[in-house]
Parts: sequence; C-alpha cells; structure tokens
Amino acid sequence: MSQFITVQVGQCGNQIGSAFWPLVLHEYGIRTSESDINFLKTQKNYNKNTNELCDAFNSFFHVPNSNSDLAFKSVQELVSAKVKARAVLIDMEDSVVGRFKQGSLRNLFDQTCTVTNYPGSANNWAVGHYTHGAEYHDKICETIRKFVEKCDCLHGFLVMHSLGGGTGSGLGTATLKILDDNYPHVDRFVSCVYPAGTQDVITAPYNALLATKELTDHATCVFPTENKALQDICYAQMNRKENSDQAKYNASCRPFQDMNSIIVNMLLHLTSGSRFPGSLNTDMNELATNLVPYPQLHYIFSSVSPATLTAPTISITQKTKFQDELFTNAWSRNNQLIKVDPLQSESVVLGAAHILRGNASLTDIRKNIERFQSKARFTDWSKEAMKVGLCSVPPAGHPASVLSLINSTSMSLMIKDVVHQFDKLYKKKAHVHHYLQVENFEEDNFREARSTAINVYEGYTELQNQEAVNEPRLRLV
Ligand SMILES: Nc1nc2c(ncn2[C@@H]2O[C@H](COP(=O)(O)OP(=O)(O)OP(=O)(O)O)[C@@H](O)[C@H]2O)c(=O)[nH]1
Ligand SMILES: [Mg+2]
Repeated sequence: MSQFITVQVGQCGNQIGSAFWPLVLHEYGIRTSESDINFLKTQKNYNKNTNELCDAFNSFFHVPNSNSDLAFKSVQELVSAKVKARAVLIDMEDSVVGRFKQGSLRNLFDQTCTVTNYPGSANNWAVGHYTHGAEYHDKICETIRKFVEKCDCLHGFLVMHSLGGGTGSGLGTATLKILDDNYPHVDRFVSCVYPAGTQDVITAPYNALLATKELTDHATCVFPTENKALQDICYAQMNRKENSDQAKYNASCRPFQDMNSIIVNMLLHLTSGSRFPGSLNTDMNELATNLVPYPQLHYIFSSVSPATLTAPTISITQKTKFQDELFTNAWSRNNQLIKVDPLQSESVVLGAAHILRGNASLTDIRKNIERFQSKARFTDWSKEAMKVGLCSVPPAGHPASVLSLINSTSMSLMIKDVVHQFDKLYKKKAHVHHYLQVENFEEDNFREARSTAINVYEGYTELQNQEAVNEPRLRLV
C-alpha cells in the first residue's frame, strides 16, 4: 500500500492536522476516546472487512516492528507498539503544535519532527519564506529525510496550510520547494485555504499571490479551499433537522474544527484509492495524470458528498446504498470546497475524476457518469473523458460517498480574484515596506508572482475560449 508523509505548516495547517489524525484513526476503526464506541460500531456495520483496514494502516503511520499485528483498536495499543504518525509539524509560533504535544494523541507524534519558533511570521510571506525558510532549511530537510528513509513505498507528500498568514504561505511554500528539490519524483499534493471572502489578515492579498507563484512552480496538484465555502457547508449541515440542538450548539462552538473536517474528509477520500483496495482502483498518480493536462494548470476543484463534520457526534448517514442523490449533491454548489462553478455553461472541463467509496453498482455509476457528461462542457481533445475510482472502504461515519474532482477553466476566476485583491493593495503600496525590509525579498518578487499568476489565468482562459476545431477526416495520400 502507498505511503504518505503529511506536512502541516502554520496555524491553519496544524489545525487541519488536528482534525486529520482523529479522523484517520476513526477510518481504521481505532477509538480516540471512550465516546467513540457507538460511532465505531456503526462504522463496523458499513465495513465488515477489517483486513482491508489493517493492510492499509501503514499508509499514514510508521510501525517499527514489521511483524506487528496491524489490527489496532485503541491509541494505547498504538503507543505500546511505538507507532508514529508520519507527520511533520511546522509553525513559527508554538501554541497549536503545543496542543499536539499535550493532547490525547501526543504519543503518536515524534517530538523530533516538530519545527517551532516564537512569535510567528507576522502575517508576512517574506518573513516565513526567506527569514524562517533560511533559518530552518536544514532542520526541515533533516526531519523530512528521517521519515522518507523509513518508507518502503513513499507515494506522496500531503502539504496542509493556509495562504493568508505568513508561516503557512511563506514557510509552507519554502518547504514545498525543499520537497521538489530533494524528491522531484515524489508527488506533492497541496491542500491550501485561500483567503477569499475573509478579511482577517490585511496583508493576505500579498501572501496569497506570492504563495500562488510557488504553488504553481512546485506542486504536483493543488486542491484549493475557501473558508466562505467551508462555512456554508457547515451551516447547512448544522441545521439539518436530524441533528439535535446539542449537536448544533457543539458545532457552532468549533467553527474551524468542522470546516477543517471537511478538508480532511476530502484528503482522506483523495488518498483512499492509494490506500485501500477496490474493484476499480484509482491511484493518486493516475489522478494527477488524468487531471493535469499542462504542468502549471494544476488547480483542482473539489466537492464532496456527504460532507463530514467532526466525528462522531454529527452527520452520520443511515442510507446504506449509493443513491443518485449522492452524486447530485457532489455537483451541487452547496458542497463545493471552493466557490467557482465548473459546470456553468462557459466553463470548460480539462479533466474530471470521481472517486466513490462504499458499495456502488456499475449501473449506478454509468448512469451518473452520463448525467455528469451531459452537464459539463469538455475540451475538444478530451471529449467527456472522466476517471472513475471505486474504493470498497467507506469513509468514517457513512456507508458511501462521492468525491468530485474537476480541473476546469473556472479556476481562472480564483486566480483572477487573487490578482485583483493584490492589485488593490499594491496600487497604494500599502504595507509593502514590511516585505522590502526582509533580507532577500525584492520588489521583483511581487512582479514575478503577479506575472506567474497571470500566466495561469491566461492558460485557463485561452482553453476556455478555444473554438472547437472541426478537423477534416484524415486522408491518406
Ligand atoms: N479553514 C481554516 N482556516 C484557518 C484556520 N486557522 C486560520 N485560518 C485562516 O488562515 C488565515 C491566516 O493564516 P494562519 O494559518 O493563521 O497564519 P500562519 O500560517 O500561522 O502565519 P502567521 O501567523 O502569520 O505566522 C486566515 O485567513 C484565517 O482565517 C483553520 O484552522 N482552518
Ligand atoms: Mg500563526
């Protein structure tokens, strides 16, 4: 089974990580607290083949004794077997990483694989990228190398961060560059939160644009999300009538936790084909080949159904079969992790994939693929091409689910917005001096980043505007 190393950078990256690890354990049927017992019983009904779970356990965890029985049931058993999460925790302030060191899963994290400082990168990409990037370069290389050497079939890195602050965007992309330089043949999948629609960091437009350049240059695939879109999913889920008032109240007290669970759900879904068996297995590298026609146009829209909030209190579905409704919801604007519309009439789909988890019949799949093909407009070189993955292990808390992944020209709108927000601030040269006083940062960084983003934007719009060419039938002479 494929192995992954997660790299969590900055406050947001590490908070996504805090949601990631309990959900991973739930997926393998391992309880993280006593209250999980009922939840895990329901899950067992959905997935009776525990061997599949055990075989895949190495994907995210390093088990030192290769003869160990992998049928772990509790965190205590993992700790006794000296199991470690393959996670690198990086933040330039130490409070979020500190919670990992004190939380109930603390013994699953190798304390030597954390890189922290104080007091952060001051919401400044240049501080994260250049100052901390230079200072921690060797430590980050060394930490990652230790994990890589313990893998016998490393498939990819999963990088988690936000682009609004200084550490996730700046040091996160410096780390991505380290991965690209040192392991160019290992895929780098990036899950990043774009600051669209939120106004909590005034320099976010600079940080997002500078980071976008690095993501364009060094990532294999980027799965962007936006907090506004995640919030909308959370509100809709919270207000479902089957949730109790207590569950709704609990959910309203932990907004980021639930928003992050949706991202995690997407990541677990994305990697499921590389971790578990299935009758139509789709590996992550096949996804990259199918979804990315040109190296820079690797921004992938994602949408997942059903959306999973923090397990185990909320949002357990009772239906046991694949329903058309699952697909319809996956294409609905309410379940999108980013607010662009890949199915609107002007958008052109460059590549699409659907990953199904649970038991799906081929008739169901065929019918829904046809439905998707009738809704979407494809390029004329890849008419209606769509990758389908079937993974027999369902996600935690649900009997079945669908992840829709689309590389669409509508991603140009996200890039256009990043450039637009940047231009508004840069026109006034507001806050620019904070960046210019950082060693190695130059005004040219802004210009280059803008030009890379414009290239990506134009790459997408050119394909969108391409007239379908009616080639005459080939004539042999
Ligand atoms: N979805 C989500 N967004 C978050 C979370 N934490 C922060 N954000 C968003 O991320 C952006 C700020 O980035 P942070 O991750 O806090 O910043 P950082 O990377 O730690 O960088 P510095 O604090 O500047 O060193 C803002 O737009 C926040 O709304 C989180 O847990 N989940
Ligand atoms: Mg921070």
